[in-house]
Amino acid sequence: MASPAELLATPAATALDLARLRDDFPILSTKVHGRQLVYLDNAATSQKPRQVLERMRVYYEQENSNVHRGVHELSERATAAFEGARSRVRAFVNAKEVREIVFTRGTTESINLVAQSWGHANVRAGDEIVISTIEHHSNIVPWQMLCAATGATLRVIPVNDRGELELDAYRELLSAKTKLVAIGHVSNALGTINPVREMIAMAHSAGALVLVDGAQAVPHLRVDVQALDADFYVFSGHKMYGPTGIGILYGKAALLEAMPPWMGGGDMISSVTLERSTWNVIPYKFEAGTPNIADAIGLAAAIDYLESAGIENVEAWEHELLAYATAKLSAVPGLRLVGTAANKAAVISFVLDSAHPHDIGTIVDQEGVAIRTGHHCAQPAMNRFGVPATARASFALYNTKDEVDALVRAIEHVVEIFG
Ligand code: C6P
Repeated sequence: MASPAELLATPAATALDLARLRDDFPILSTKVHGRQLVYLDNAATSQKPRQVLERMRVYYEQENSNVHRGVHELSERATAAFEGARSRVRAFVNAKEVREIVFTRGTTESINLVAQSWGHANVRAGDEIVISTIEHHSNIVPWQMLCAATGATLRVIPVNDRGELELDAYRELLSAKTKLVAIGHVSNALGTINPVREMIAMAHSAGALVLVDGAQAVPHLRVDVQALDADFYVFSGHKMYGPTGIGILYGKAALLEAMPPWMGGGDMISSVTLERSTWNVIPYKFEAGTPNIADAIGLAAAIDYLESAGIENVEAWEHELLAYATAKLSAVPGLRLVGTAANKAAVISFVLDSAHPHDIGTIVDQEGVAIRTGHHCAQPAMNRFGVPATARASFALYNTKDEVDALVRAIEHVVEIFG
């Protein structure tokens, strides 16, 4: 049987090859409302291949134990698999050292960890944090909370009508007051790929650190945290074919070492007396309590899967799907795309003159097509484009042009109903 890389490397991934690749994802053969499922809500969460499900089953059947605690064989197996998963993540994002990889529950927790720990230790009244108009709420609210607690100010990079960040305005925002820039690598609501490498260099010239929210980037693009020179880079496992409940905070070692712990408890200490405690080394200082062992191991299996497909192959195929979907949807009468950046990944957001996005979502669901409708936890982005919500289709490596056709047919049906 051909590997996922071979399947995807064939020109434009033929239907037959994709069908074989799709066999790795049992859920894709599910029927909904009596129709074949067409799953186009991958930005919310992707489906999981057998390889991930199988690895987690083996863990629970043969290795399950607590980590870093036991001297018995099972605990050693679990610890080896868990720490092996950390090494796998390190290689995946090309971090310099394995201790720069902190396991969290996901992107949201990773950002809150930085805001609470680094933020409270370093941000003072009069300082500024820079975000953009098109951030996910996870990359807005923790900074608002930090600013409210410290007296710092939140500054916002504007976005043009295509959904691209205005870099001249960004340059103007940066000053000696800027402590941190927190930006998404890829917008979940619009699909814009932001020029983060350039933006990081600009922030560093102004003396500011940069946190990159990579939740929507890691499933689609090759990410190299050293090449980007990101200070913090965060993402979730469940959007990249891994399980829910596991995510990553990458931080440069010197920054993590200087940061105080966030949560207290077991495993994050070096010693405890009733008077005082001292902290473990990084990354354990930030991993209080029993970690999410099985899901970390599942995430490593997901990385193996994605790497075996070849991220560059995935990127090329998803780009082709996006171009195909953009052309087809643009031809639907009364449909307006929201987010038309020159550089986009795997996400297509749109509104119809005649129907509210929630009606669109409900009707296409009846035809087996799963898309997301709403504000996508990006209300400021919706406000910027003057819409309360959009309908959003988002792609993964297993999607096909036939599925895009099914979406377009379902949308045409909505247009017929609403006139
Ligand atoms: N976006 C979407 O449908 P969590 O929930 O912690 O795994 O990820 C939060 C998050 C942070 N940043 C970006 C850019 C995201 O897209 C998300 C999750 C999902 O778009 C659920 S709202």
